[in-house]
Amino acid sequence: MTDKPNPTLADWQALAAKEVKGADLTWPTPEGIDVKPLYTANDVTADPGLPGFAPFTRGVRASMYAGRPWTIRQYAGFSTAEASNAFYRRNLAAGQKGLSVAFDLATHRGYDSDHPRVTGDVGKAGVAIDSVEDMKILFDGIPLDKMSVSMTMNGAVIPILAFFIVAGEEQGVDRKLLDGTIQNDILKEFMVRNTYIYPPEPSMRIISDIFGYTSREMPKFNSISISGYHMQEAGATQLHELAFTIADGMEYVKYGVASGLDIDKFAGRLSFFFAIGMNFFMEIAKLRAARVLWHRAMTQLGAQDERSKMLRTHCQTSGVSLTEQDPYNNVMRTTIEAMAAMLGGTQSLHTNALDEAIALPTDFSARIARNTQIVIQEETGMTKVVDPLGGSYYIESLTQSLVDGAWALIERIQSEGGMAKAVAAGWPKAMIEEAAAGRQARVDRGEDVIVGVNKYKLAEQDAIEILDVDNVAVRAGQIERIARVKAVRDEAACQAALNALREGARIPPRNGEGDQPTAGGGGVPQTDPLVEASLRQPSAATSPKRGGFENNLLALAVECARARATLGEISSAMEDVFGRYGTQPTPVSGVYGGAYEDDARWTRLTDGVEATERRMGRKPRMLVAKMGQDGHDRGANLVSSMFGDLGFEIVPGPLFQTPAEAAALALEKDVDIVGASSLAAGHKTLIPELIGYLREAGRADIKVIAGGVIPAQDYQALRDAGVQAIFGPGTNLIQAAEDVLKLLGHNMAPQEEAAE
Ligand code: MLC
Ligand code: 5AD
Repeated sequence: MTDKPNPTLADWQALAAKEVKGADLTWPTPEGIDVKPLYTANDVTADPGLPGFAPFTRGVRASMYAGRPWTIRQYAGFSTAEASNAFYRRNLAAGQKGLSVAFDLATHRGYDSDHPRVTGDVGKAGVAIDSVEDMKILFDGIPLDKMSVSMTMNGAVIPILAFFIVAGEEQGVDRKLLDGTIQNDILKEFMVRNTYIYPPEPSMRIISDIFGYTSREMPKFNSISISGYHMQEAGATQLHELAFTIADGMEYVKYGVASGLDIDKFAGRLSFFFAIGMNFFMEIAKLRAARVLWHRAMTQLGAQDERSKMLRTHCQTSGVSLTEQDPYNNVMRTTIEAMAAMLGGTQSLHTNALDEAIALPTDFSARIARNTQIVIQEETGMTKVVDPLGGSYYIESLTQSLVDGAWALIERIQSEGGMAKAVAAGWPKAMIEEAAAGRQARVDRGEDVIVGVNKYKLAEQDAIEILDVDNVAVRAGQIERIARVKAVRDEAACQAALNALREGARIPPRNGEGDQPTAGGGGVPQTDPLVEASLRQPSAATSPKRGGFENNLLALAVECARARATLGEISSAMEDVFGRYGTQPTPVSGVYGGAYEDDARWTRLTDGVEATERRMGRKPRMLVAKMGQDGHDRGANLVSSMFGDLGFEIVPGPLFQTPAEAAALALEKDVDIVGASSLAAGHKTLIPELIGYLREAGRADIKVIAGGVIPAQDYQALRDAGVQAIFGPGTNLIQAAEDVLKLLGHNMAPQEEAAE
């Protein structure tokens, strides 16, 4: 056969169709984009322009990594401030470039380590910080004017930022020189991450107050990290992650402006944070699309300064894409994701450790994770060319599809009154949960392949060494330090500072430099009238003024931090006025079951549930319990919706219960089984306590099962405590349901019979 001169697209189609015997090669992605097997110049509608110039499709810097690589910024924290400080120093010495602090869940939720609600959480998922004394130890020997520090804090953001400012001060660093980022992104907490403390309206005020303070006092500090990461982790498609994150950003800008701030005075210090999962090209396109969308959104909102419209972002490789099974595969997954982040043009990156699905990183796994980035930066030459994929037909076309799809969703959100309203209405969260249930069903059915989990499984797997934190010891040490801090402080000065903060919370702030009045309820454009009224309650106190700020919560909290008030005290001073927020989980229904229509294993299970129901005279009842301050509810929601679809009566337990509260709920609802979902390492403390309460009440017959991030090393201790089944990461829910039915005394029919 001779070379065909000038083949056309039709020629290619004919040839390809012959090769695959007419099969349809289109790939319908979860984003709703039909990816074709070939892209050509016909698919590219616009020139992406040049890097460093609006709308920044090809990157925010002209020289990008050729001039300076992205920041290797590994998220870490565990146990005490001393232990985390030592870990940071070792990592910096080995090539890490920026710090990123992970706090424990007690700290996130505004509780001191001595609070009775946090017995299982202290030092577990991050470092325990109770006062400025802990913060000073955390950064001991780390100059805060030279090292940029990210702090992932949203709930207790006011005391944490105040401790950081005062720790800098006491290191001799002017706050004008503090460099770093605070996450401060509450909307996604209400949607997916759940470490909120206060109701939505005062939470939004807190954010405006931080914008107001940092834009004047901390010009190098990024006042927010608007995060899509957690949405993807909760199951969102990349399109949803993109649209909801940009819409969140627009909402914060609107609140900032409504509180009296000039948009160009604070918008240049807003930053972003995205997850990078396994759909390589989609992730690259997502980061490019995000920059285009933010530029468009900020132009629409009236920003003039180019820096206000420039989307700078951190990325983290995806935690949910990693597996407990055959965990060394995680190194490859993370490498692929890291390459997508850099090809998409991130400013800063965290690469996950290979033991991610089981525990926090050890020195060994942290080294491999860090070196993944160092190898890309220093061995491959990939950084030498700016946006090397620019002009790729496929990448440019995908970028445009994501821009168009996300903008349509953003316009819907805007037309319905903005993201705060959408979050309150609940539909973004429902969309994410539906996508999560759909994905789980595809994995359980083997349609989406995960190597080592649903294909190419190992017959047997060696346990790997993991980090285990002794939370009982950490808590005892923290309680002692809190007592010392309280013993030596000037109590009257401390209480006066706390009172001033409490009073400041009652009165709307003035964040502008001029005298313009602010919107009621703390700079809120569209408010819930009830909350607005509560915030406007007249106060006997005169407006506290601190450092030129009127009623700015951060300015007031800095005074509290200097006076050695603890994190719990600062949080509860505001809680006295704002209240503490709680929500009831609402699992989706029908998605998981819908994916299994006409499936023999599903029918066998529903038959089993019906037989159990006949035997018991009512539907089998299961409490899905979330104990401790662990707000990761993806697993709990999935289990609730799947067992609900099977015909169980589900009692979806509220977040943040104590073991006593969960036991009381189990007794009140007279459940047959409690499924305790744990993703934040509190299981060894909380689940045995729960079983203790059930036994005390004479209900040892209620079966307790555990699921989530539970290392194999802990299985025996849990079994000894009375746990009847344990489901680790990557569990096939169909298999789990069979096991649960057996526990309830139903003998499953052999599979062949049921399958006919
Ligand atoms: C950069 N610079 C350049 C340059 N590249 N100058 C010239 N030429 C180039 N090519 C300059 C920048 O202008 C800047 O200075 C300085 O170098 C630093 O660069 P940067 O790009 O701003 O990087 P960085 O400081 O690392 O900031 C990145 C960021 C920031 C803007 C995205 O917000 C950040 O670090 N975020 C991290 C967030 C994070 O780690 N989150 C963890 C979440 S974990 P200047 O003067 O302009 O500032 C989590 C998990 C959980 O959330 O618990 O759920
Ligand atoms: N140290 C290191 N990584 C952590 N992660 C969460 N907590 C820590 C910690 N203390 C990572 C995991 C998780 C993501 C939210 O952040 O990758 O998926």
